[in-house]
Amino acid sequence: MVDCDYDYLIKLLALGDSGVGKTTFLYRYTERTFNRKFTTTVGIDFREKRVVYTGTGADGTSERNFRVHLQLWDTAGQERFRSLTTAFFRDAMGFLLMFDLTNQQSFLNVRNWMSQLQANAYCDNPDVVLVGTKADLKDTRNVNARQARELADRYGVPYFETSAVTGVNVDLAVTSLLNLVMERMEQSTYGAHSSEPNGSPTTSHEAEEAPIRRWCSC
Ligand SMILES: Nc1nc2c(ncn2[C@@H]2O[C@H](COP(=O)(O)OP(=O)(O)OP(=O)(O)O)[C@@H](O)[C@H]2O)c(=O)[nH]1
Ligand SMILES: [Mg+2]
Repeated sequence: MVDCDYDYLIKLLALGDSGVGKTTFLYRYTERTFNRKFTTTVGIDFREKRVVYTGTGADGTSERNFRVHLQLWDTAGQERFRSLTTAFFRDAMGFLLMFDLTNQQSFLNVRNWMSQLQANAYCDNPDVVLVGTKADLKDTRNVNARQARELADRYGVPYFETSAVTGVNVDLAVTSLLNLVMERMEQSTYGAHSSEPNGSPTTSHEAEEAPIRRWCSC
């Protein structure tokens, strides 16, 4: 039996160089603990979590709690999986673009990942949060906070420095991305004067294809 006791299925996707900590970050977010045992991801994987999002109701002004089922797609950073992983970009609603604060090259590669996103995501300015990982490794840190913030500002996206070891900013990074995705949905719903039968919003890219379709497929 399919478990469909939620209002929205939201698909977020983590991307970035191999070894930046995508799998470890997502595990920390869903299990609330650090696991150092992961080996490199082969192709694509996903984790899930239920959260509550407080948004606006059908009238566009009153507050309402929505039950959100988060699907967190974990992509392989290795080059050999690139065509497979970028094929998943189109279906994701928001992106955690990650680099390793102890690895300058992974930061320089953020520009390439952003180009990949712009070419393959649902639109050319998708909802993205820039995440610097391994903030606990202060002694081997190799990326300047100002540089990272400037890059995020240039792209107009939020920036967080996180650690899967301490948990710092992990929830905040995901919640910020979820808020961006949900706000985009609300704007597309109320801006376009369209809504689902229950008055709750749909995403802009889903709305274009099927204005009254729910993500929950049951
Ligand atoms: N100290 C520290 N180590 C971390 C952190 N996050 C990940 N790591 C370590 O970094 C290494 C790579 O982590 P992964 O999560 O496998 O990296 P990935 O981005 O999923 O790599 P691919 O699957 O190859 O794309 C592992 O040894 C992790 O234990 C962190 O916040 N702090
Ligand atoms: Mg991985």
